[in-house]
Formats: sequence, structure tokens, C-alpha cells
Amino acid sequence: MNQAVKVGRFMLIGQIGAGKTTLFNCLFDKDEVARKTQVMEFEGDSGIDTPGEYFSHPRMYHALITMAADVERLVYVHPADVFDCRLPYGLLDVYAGKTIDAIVSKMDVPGADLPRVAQLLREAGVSGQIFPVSSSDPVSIERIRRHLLRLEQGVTEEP
Ligand SMILES: Nc1nc2c(ncn2[C@@H]2O[C@H](COP(=O)(O)OP(=O)(O)O)[C@@H](O)[C@H]2O)c(=O)[nH]1
Ligand SMILES: [Mg+2]
Repeated sequence: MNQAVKVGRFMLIGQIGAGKTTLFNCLFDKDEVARKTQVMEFEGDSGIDTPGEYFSHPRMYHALITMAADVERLVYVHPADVFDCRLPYGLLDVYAGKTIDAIVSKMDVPGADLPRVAQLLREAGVSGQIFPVSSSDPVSIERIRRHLLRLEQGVTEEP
């Protein structure tokens, strides 16, 4: 009997250039430079990377919101040196009762301000965990991998 527990999908959302695809590739050990993401990218049953346009253009919100209803966890990626934040209208409503985690990306850039961004995220409705990350810091990526893929609980993915 297969004892493996199915891991719920996570979905990365956030503005164009936030660092979603770079992180996504790191999480799944893909050895490629992030190209502009044009469509939803699925990694098996584990994760979805989304184009920034879906996040930034109101006429694309429906695509995100529809997909959000189907994923277990929504993960908002926000750069450490950007100090405004608008989550798509309606997303938090669809997601009521579920947790939104956030990743503060690009922690290595000179203007990075984690406390300031964290406060911004709380005000925007992020209620879950906030993870700082830099693509050049493997420890920060490993922490996120453990959380999102639930490695710390010994849960394995179905083949
Ligand atoms: N300095 C720095 N640059 C990053 C980091 N993560 C991504 N980038 C750069 O930010 C740009 C946008 O990254 P990308 O992953 O395509 O963003 P996406 O549009 O959210 O998928 C690329 O030039 C990346 O190399 C990071 O942790 N630090
Ligand atoms: Mg991308």
C-alpha cells in the first residue's frame, strides 16, 4: 500500500520581476535562468508559478482567483526593496479561511528592508509565515523548500 500523503499544491504570485521563477527553479533544482513567464507553469502536483501579468492586471485576476481556489497554499512573493503592495481585489475573499504566506525576495539588494516590507505585508492581509530569501543564499532557499514541500514532516509526494 502506498503510504505517501499527497502534498497540497502551492502557488507563487506577485508582480513581474519579483523573483518568482528564479525561486521556483531553485526549489525544484532546475538549472536554468528565469525567462519571462508567459503561462502558468506546473511542477507536478507540488507547485505552480504564475506570470506577473496575472497579478498586476485587473482583467487577469480571474485566472489567478480561479486557480487559487484549487491550491492549498498561496504564496505571495514581494521584493525586499519595494514598499508598496496591492494584492488583487477579491483574492483574499476567495482565500478566506486559508493562510497566505509571503516570501520577501532579493534580500541581497542594497535597499532591502525586511521589517518595513513585513509590516506592509501584514497590512495587506498576509497572515501566514514570512520568509526572507536571496537566490544566492542556499540556506534561505532550503528553509522555504522545507516549508512548502513539507519535508520537515516527513511527508513524501506521490509518484
Ligand atoms: N539580486 C537578486 N536578484 C534576483 C533575485 N531573485 C531574482 N532576481 C532577479 O530578478 C529578475 C526577475 O526574476 P524572475 O525570477 O524572472 O521574476 P518573476 O517575474 O517574478 O518570475 C531576474 O533578473 C533575476 O535574476 C535575488 O534573490 N536577488
Ligand atoms: Mg516569472
